[in-house]
Amino acid sequence: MGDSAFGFSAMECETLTRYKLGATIFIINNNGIYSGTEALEGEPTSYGVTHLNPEAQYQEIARAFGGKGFEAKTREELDSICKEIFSTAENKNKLFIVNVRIQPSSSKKPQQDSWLTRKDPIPKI
Ligand SMILES: Cc1ncc(C[n+]2csc(CCOP(=O)(O)OP(=O)(O)O)c2C)c(N)n1
Ligand SMILES: [Mg+2]
Repeated sequence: MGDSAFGFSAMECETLTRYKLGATIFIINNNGIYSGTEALEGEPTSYGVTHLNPEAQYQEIARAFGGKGFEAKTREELDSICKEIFSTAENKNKLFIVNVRIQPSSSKKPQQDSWLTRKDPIPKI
């Protein structure tokens, strides 16, 4: 999920762990809503309204519920984190949060089905 989406739903980690529903949440973190910012500088009033804190350690929320959090800044780090999480069945019922930091200005690569990347408004039915 996106970093903003995680903001909407982070406390569901409590539900997940209460019911022992194993889950690994990958936060595709671009430091914002739709697109983000490299760093927050200046007065708070100068931040863009769609920017989110680039230093947020969202993965720490896993620890609050007995799970484990990871931060990935490179593809290699992400690979080794995935190996650690998915290489043992013992992790099946645990909570993991992986804070995957991506370029704040990155956008989706073109998808096979064009409606997944189109920018035009959704037609009225
Ligand atoms: C409950 C709810 N409120 C608002 C929206 C509108 N909305 C769609 S995407 C989005 C934010 C997306 O930000 P993020 O999750 O960080 O993903 P990003 O676009 O940055 O990859 C919002 C607010 C929504 N889909 N659902
Ligand atoms: Mg985002």
